[in-house]
Amino acid sequence: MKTSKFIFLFSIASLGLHASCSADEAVMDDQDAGQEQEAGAPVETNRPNATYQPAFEGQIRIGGVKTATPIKAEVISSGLTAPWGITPLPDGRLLITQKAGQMRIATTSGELSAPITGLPAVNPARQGGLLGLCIDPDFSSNRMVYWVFSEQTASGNLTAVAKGRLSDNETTIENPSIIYRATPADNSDAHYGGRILFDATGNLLVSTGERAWPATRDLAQSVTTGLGKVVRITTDGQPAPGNPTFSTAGALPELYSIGHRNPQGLAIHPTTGDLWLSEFGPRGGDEINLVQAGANYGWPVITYGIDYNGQPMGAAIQRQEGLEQPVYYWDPVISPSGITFYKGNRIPEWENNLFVGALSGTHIARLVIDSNNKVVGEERLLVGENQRFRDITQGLDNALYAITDAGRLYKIDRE
Ligand SMILES: [Ca+2]
Repeated sequence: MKTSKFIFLFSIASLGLHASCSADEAVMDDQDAGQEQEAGAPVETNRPNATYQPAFEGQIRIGGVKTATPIKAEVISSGLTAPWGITPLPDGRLLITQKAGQMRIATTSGELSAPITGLPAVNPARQGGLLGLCIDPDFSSNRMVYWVFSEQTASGNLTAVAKGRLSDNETTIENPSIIYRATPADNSDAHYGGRILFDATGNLLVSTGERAWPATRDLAQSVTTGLGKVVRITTDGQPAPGNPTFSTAGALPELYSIGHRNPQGLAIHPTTGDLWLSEFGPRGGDEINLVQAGANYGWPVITYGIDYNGQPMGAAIQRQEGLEQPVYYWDPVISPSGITFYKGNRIPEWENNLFVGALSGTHIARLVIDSNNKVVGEERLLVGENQRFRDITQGLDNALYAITDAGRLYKIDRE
């Protein structure tokens, strides 16, 4: 039986220009709401940690926007245990990872399966565990699942990728095998990255972290290591054909982009097909990046924000030739984890918007992105729920589904 359920509205009609609209009018007008919206004051009002100038206008604290369509957010389950990744199955149910090392299946009304076992052991200490997941494009015939986890090895912990078949009775993962390891291992139990998705060519994109220590941090810039990267691999874990070439001797052929800190969000833009990524930055430097093959996203050479010990990061520079700027950044941080684009027909004003689960921010950020790949509006959803939003995905019913560290599964849809 489902756990207790509650429903609330987080937006009835937008403020400002829409102040006179009734909810009914907002529903009738929602086809045009995206074009009509004008950004107001930024949603962030707290003092930044650093006074750096952004590289371009609108890179931080863009104007706030409000969803005009009446929205309903429901807690459809509170029975998950530290969920980390969520993805829809072909029948519309949702496959979810739990940090301690199991998967669960949830129906869209919130009924949960028993934990699915049989996965290789994870090291769930601190930021590690069973992390992101995706299913095979041919799941309906092969039932293959791919996931990221923190593996404890003799030389330390590392970010690993595995695959296996979901058994017909949905109780276990059959024939699991570890297909990729981001090396070197390290004793750190932080900054694993951990998202995975299929690209349009049928290969896997995986985000890895730089393991957090000053000693490993610099390896985000090293093309001979798998730390602080996006890697692109086949379903057998081999470097995917067509990967970019990094000219340094010994460069790993699986690398797709470099210079990331702790990227916990990956999503493909519904119309452009571009890869977007969220990453945790230092204090005042959380980023959204548009990832180009072969590009360097700068960490730790350039960054906004300061070190968590209060000192400047490195040479305290924010831009350098050859290093990419984030599309958007937050200071103070919101701790952006899983991300997804909305491409459904239920809430037309959300079309192609990016939704970002925020941990320390305890909200879902909605970013309106224009055709030049610039953020032109920001909204905070589910503020006041006091939940750390770990991942978000779009269901086959075109609702959004989000999971929180406290074990909640939210369904977010129009009223
Ligand atoms: Ca960066």
